[in-house]
Amino acid sequence: MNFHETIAVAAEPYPFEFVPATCALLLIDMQRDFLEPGGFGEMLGNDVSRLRRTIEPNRRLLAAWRAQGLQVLHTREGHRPDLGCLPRSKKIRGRSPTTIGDPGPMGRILVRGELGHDLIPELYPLPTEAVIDKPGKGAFYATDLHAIMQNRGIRQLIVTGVTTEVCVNTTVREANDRGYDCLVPEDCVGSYFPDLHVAGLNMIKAQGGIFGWVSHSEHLLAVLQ
Ligand code: C5J
Repeated sequence: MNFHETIAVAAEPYPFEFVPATCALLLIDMQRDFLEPGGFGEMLGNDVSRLRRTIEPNRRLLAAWRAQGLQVLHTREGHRPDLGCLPRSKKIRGRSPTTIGDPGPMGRILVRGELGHDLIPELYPLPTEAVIDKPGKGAFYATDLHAIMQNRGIRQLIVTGVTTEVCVNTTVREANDRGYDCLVPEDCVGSYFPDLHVAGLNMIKAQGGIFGWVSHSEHLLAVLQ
């Protein structure tokens, strides 16, 4: 694979063209509390297997991406231990008896430094891979992601992770507004809600790719050789 040559990947609504040297793999919120049995997501009654099916395709894609020496970024959704970056609206939303910052099954819920907030071991970052701690759903809001991308010459993103309709979708929209092209491999993103997963992908690729492109990890793996 030539780092600086444009490569076309099968995608919807039409092939996604990217230059490996300036394209990063961005894994969104593959955190224990969202994905692991016994975590906060499951405590709320969600079926974590719907998210866990994304682990293996992500693991394969990440390994292939790393093997080519390409850039990788990770995000974690969470808050400072003093909860200074947690808006009251987010704290009370859902009227759940247990909310962000409270003790949960894997430490304080969505608080930085707690076990549940950490990334799952299967996709753990290397020391050279930036981890972006984000207080919101979008990875650009109140983070240094944009500066990191500018400094590293990143112009395109392969966006994976959870959940399809929330943090993945919000991040793709934010990236699109900042002039970045995003490709979403559908098997590498997941939702607790199958219909919202499908809707989330449809929203990205509709209207000629209004927010980006949708593909499958197999198409990416085929060109990463
Ligand atoms: C993410 C959420 N990561 N659903 N968070 O999508 O609250």
